[in-house]
Amino acid sequence: MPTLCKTVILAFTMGQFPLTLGRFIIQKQADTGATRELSGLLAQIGLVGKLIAQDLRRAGLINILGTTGEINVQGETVKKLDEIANETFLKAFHHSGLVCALASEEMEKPVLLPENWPQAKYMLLFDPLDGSSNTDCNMPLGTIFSVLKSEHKDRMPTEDELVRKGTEQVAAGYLLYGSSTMLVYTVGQGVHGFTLEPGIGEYLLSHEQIRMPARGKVYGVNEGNYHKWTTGMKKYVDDLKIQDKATGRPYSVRYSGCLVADVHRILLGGGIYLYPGELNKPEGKLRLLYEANPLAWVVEQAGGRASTGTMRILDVEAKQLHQRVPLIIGSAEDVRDAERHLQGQA
Ligand code: AFP
Repeated sequence: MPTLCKTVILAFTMGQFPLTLGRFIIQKQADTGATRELSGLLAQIGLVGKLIAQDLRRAGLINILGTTGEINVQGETVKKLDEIANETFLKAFHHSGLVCALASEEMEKPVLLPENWPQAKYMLLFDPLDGSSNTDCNMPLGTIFSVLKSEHKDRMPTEDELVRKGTEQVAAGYLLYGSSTMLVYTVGQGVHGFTLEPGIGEYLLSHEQIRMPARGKVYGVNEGNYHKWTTGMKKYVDDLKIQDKATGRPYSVRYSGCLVADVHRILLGGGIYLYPGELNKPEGKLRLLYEANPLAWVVEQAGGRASTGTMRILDVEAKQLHQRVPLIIGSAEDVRDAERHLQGQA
């Protein structure tokens, strides 16, 4: 019997009820001022995670691997699982009464949901399936989400009102589809992780109040892009390989092709992930509103740091929905070292 099932049974026999996501959110609701709608929204994201995890577990058996033949707004080939994950979000939130707008990496324009308004004042931005290059080879994948609150009580939000600074998020987090399915989120009162117990279909609290080490021993970056990097970036990564007892170098490379998996690793164990601007693409690859901002808030809430290399991610003025941004994220001391190199000060 899986260990987690034993944990659940042990909890019951010890007279404790296992702390489910729903129960934890309600308990924390009082502390954080999170509303019932926000609690319901997070629980619905948990349901989406279960449905996506189920699709991923069976993908090789029901012909949903491979591509759709389409190109998305990002100019990227769409995997069948990208589309399925996106559809799962739409079905879960249409007529849910939970959100009045949805914006996705997979959709050029947001979807406004007047049927949910005015009851629903929240707006959900998401990358439904992060790490798409991993879909066909059974490697880790993720979902990233960011929640904003509509400023207007007297009307539906406009599309522009989804384009906001990261400091305006009211909730953020990710789902990680790895050896287990996890949901990690923050509403500004720390970062908490839940592991899906498939035997009972509930997310159980497994990582309460996650805190990042100030410095790690791993770095995640696509070194295949080395020739495209600035001098400062090249020097930073070169220095990571040089013996240095004070900083525990050389670091080890840990790069999975899935931002969520790489950030989760460094959230728990310390280290740094970098997707920097390049000489001919200074804006980098990752998207600000539904990748960098939510992960930056989670990491900051755990004591880490998230930067473009020159400024705090959460302070970046968003200008358009699918805006890209360089992302340097992880342990505070590691990110500061990288910033010094990227700013030509090291
Ligand atoms: P995809 O979802 O298009 O595979 O992109 C994944 C991602 O946004 C992030 O999860 C990875 O860390 C990064 O891109 C991988 O990009 P490279 O393949 O250029 O290294």
